[in-house]
Amino acid sequence: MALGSNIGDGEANINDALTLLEDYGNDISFGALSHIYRTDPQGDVKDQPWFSNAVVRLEIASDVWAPEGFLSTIQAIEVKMGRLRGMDPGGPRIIDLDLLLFGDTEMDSDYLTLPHPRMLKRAFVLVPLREVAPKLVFKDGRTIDQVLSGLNYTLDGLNIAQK
Ligand code: PH2
Ligand code: MG
Ligand code: MG
Repeated sequence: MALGSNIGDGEANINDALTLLEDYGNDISFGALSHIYRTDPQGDVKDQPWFSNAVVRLEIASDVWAPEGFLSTIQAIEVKMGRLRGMDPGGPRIIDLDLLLFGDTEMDSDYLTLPHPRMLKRAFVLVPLREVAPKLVFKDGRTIDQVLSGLNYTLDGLNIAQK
């Protein structure tokens, strides 16, 4: 799962979201958490504050959670933290929780597309993802490093900027 925030204290918001998810109990256990990076805004809305971005690896009981059910849980956390769903297309948000991958699940519904359709284009996703899943190989056979080598970005400490 990817986490992002660019309103208020992004690092605190990311940690609050993780705490709220922890409260969901035993069916979700936490694996590796990446560093929290500072990243320049990507997408259509460039005139907005830099983001804090991280990726966390979760172990989820698959007999309890389907991807859509888990998505509605993380959307409930977004709302609980003050996110106004639909009011911020591409713009500033207090918290954004995105499902990147759910095991090997591939799906494309109105509600959810897996793997996340834009993840291969975004260094702010791939750099933290590499920390928590260094051996990941995408369906096209490429490693994270191979995908990243095709992107025009700079990684300076924990700052990521992308052309
Ligand atoms: N999220 C967006 C749009 N642009 N840019 C960065 N750097 N980080 C984000 O999390 C991000 C973004 C919409 O979800
Ligand atoms: Mg989102
Ligand atoms: Mg997003």
